[in-house]
Amino acid sequence: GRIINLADYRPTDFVLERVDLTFELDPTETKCTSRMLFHRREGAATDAPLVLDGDELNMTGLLYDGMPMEAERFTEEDDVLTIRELPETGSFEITVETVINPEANTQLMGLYRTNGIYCTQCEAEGFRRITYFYDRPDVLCVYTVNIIADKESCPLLLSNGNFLGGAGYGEGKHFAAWFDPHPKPSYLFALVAGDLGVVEDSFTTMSGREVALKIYVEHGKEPRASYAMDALKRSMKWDEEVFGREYDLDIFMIVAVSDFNMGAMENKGLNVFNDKYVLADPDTATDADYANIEAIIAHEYFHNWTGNRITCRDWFQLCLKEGLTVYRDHEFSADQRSRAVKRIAEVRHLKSEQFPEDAGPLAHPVRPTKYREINNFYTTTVYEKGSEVTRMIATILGAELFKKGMDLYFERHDGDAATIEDFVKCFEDASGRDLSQFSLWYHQAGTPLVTVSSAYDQAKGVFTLSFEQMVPPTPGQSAKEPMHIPLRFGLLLADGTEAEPQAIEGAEVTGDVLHLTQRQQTVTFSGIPTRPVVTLNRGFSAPINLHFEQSPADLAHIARHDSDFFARWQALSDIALPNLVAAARNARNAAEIAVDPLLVDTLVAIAGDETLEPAFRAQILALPSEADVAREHGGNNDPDAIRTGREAVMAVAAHKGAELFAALFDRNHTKGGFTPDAASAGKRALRNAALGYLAIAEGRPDRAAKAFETADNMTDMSAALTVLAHRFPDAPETAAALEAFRARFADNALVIDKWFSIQSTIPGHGALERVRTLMESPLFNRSNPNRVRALVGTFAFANPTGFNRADGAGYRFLAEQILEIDPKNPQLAARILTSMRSWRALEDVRSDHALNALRTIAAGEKLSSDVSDIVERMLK
Ligand code: HT7
Ligand code: ZN
Repeated sequence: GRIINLADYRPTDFVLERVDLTFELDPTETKCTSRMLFHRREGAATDAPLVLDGDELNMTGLLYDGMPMEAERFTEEDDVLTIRELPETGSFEITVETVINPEANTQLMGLYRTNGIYCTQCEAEGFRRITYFYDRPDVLCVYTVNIIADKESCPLLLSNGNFLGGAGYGEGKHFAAWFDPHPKPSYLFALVAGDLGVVEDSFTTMSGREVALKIYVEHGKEPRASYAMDALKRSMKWDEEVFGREYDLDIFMIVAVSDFNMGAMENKGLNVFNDKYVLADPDTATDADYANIEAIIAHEYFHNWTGNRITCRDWFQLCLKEGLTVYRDHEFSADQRSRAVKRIAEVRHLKSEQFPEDAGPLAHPVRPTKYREINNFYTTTVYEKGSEVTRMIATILGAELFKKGMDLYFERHDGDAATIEDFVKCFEDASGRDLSQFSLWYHQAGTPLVTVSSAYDQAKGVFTLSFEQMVPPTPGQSAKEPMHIPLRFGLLLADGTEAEPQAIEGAEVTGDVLHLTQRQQTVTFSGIPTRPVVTLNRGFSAPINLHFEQSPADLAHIARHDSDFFARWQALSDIALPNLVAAARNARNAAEIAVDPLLVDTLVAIAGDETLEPAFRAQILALPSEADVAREHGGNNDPDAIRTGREAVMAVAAHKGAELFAALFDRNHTKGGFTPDAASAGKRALRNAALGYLAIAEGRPDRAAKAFETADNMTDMSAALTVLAHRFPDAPETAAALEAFRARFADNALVIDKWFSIQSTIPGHGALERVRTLMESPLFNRSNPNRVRALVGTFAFANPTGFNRADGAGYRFLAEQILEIDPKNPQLAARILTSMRSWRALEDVRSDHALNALRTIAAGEKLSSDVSDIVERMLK
């Protein structure tokens, strides 16, 4: 594929006024008729042709104002339909007829069939697989959709907007018509047809309109959709209360399907979901599943304003809708649950997913300037870093001006296809603040590194912080400008109070936010009575790496006393990481591993502090992961040594805290009637974290085996099974539990995905053979994305020692899988391949093997543009 450049953007030559689509559904020969009304755009060249996008289309008819188009007026070449000799003024109608084979569509883009259900996925460029069209987000128009299908197999015929009516249609068939009054781009089009069960409810908006809510799931699964319905209603209410945004159609529908490339899709009025993010009950879903469902239902619903009402001018602006909508769903979850614990989880995710992306060959700006394959830009940088950038605008402006800026954005751009510049301008206009330097966050890739040193002059009562910021080079960007970095901070005093400086010089400070703007900056705080312990980047106010040589004692003080719970968690990680890195080095050199007793003492003290939320204590107990240690190690990584070192540190903590862990395990049992609320989930998280340590301290599977047998919910059951499998892979108790789990849930694919994932992440070199064996299981299905992600994806992304075997077998396996998946589902293949994005940070033996595997992939015949784009960037 060729490279698309932001700088080449220009509007279309023709304006699309409306489109009428008719689908005659058939599993292998669906007929689509698209009637489009166009007129030439003012100012466009009078001889400019109409150029429409297609992708592997079979066009069976082309009409101009209802009459067959003369052959010499059009060409159909390289997936592009070009029509010439069109009128200079006035409207004209183009009709395109295509025949589609939904059954053969394994890419899951465009119109496809999953379990007998017809469904569509059009973002980003799937609509062009249905018909020739202006398949780009800046072309908005109103759609009428007619669906004709077999009555018996497709009693349900759905599309966007409002239902106009339906009737019988010849023998055994019926039709339905839908009209969506809101102009939309083609990527928000959706059609669903089939035989599904429904859960119905309603919501009364703040202006008193009643909206019908419907969630469609496979027959028999209706009871498992009630949590999703509850989350939807809470999302609708929250968006009214917090952002002042009301829903705008009479009906809102969600359909759950089992074959889906991503989490969900925000099609106007008709969201389509991966069933993993809809279906839940206590026996089959974990607390994490409930939290994900809540977040994704909210995310897709929030897109109605941030994405649908205001869409993107082009795909370079993807973060305009995605970064902002992730920010909104994060705020929603923070309001529904514990804000501090939610923030810790977000930052954990950001650091483990986005930071490696930003530090490797796939790094790109939040608002990129070029791409080869847009599907590869639905990244954690666009989503999660994009959200952090929005959060920083809120931090810099403060809540009130941020709200004013958002209101201005909704008012000024409703109905538009907007850009990041439009968005930022709203905040500048609302606040009077210049955000030009801040905008570098959209344009410069790489995680800024801020190095800090401090000094205290007792005699003068002056505390000094010296900052130096550096943005590392990334592909295509070698030199970087200094950024505007908002750091929330506090100066803690020994008596537990916070210093209030008489004056601060060297940086702008607004409230508790210190604004770094220069490459080097020295900030002095005067009137500080005793040496303070500075706490920096509270709440992770800026997505940066911070290097600050604080003493373990100062960090322990923050971990125990900071008013910001995120900062407490961060401080404990900052004590742990150097210990874990040193342990890894020593393990690699076969030297003795020592652990700072302060780390273990602080960990145990916080875990045992009954004044703190259980969920927070569970986060503290989850020490930095092996991947976190690898990142901190920063190169020449040996995953085996990292694990050996981390295990040694865990063992010290496990023995030291054994008594406490036993008490936590007993005391936090949520007996009787599972509820998915945050407080109960927190207790389960703490109990299961304790179980993990107890397994190490006791060295026997008995406790986990009993916990597995007596578990009355999926959270506890899968946690116990994980402890058994990961700690005692060869124990008979483990074999028995795995078999009991398989037998009980064999008919529930989403639960079997947990069974696959737990086994594919068993640490050590045997994992690969286990994964190969599991792929032979009749429960595995290599054409279902959830199954492939649960087994192959989880192995590659989340089993550092198993995947990164020193003999390279893990990488060769992945290469084999990528080449096999790619012809069927390129998006899925490309995404799993990104698991190798940090290959250059591995020690030599492994990185050589990784390089060979990547070369094998690159040499593959007929690679998709998705996979070739990723593999080529990784090899650059
Ligand atoms: N806007 C959606 C992103 C999306 C997608 C979803 C399903 C399959 C393919 C897809 N390509 C892009 C999901 C979201 O961010 O809400
Ligand atoms: Zn989204």
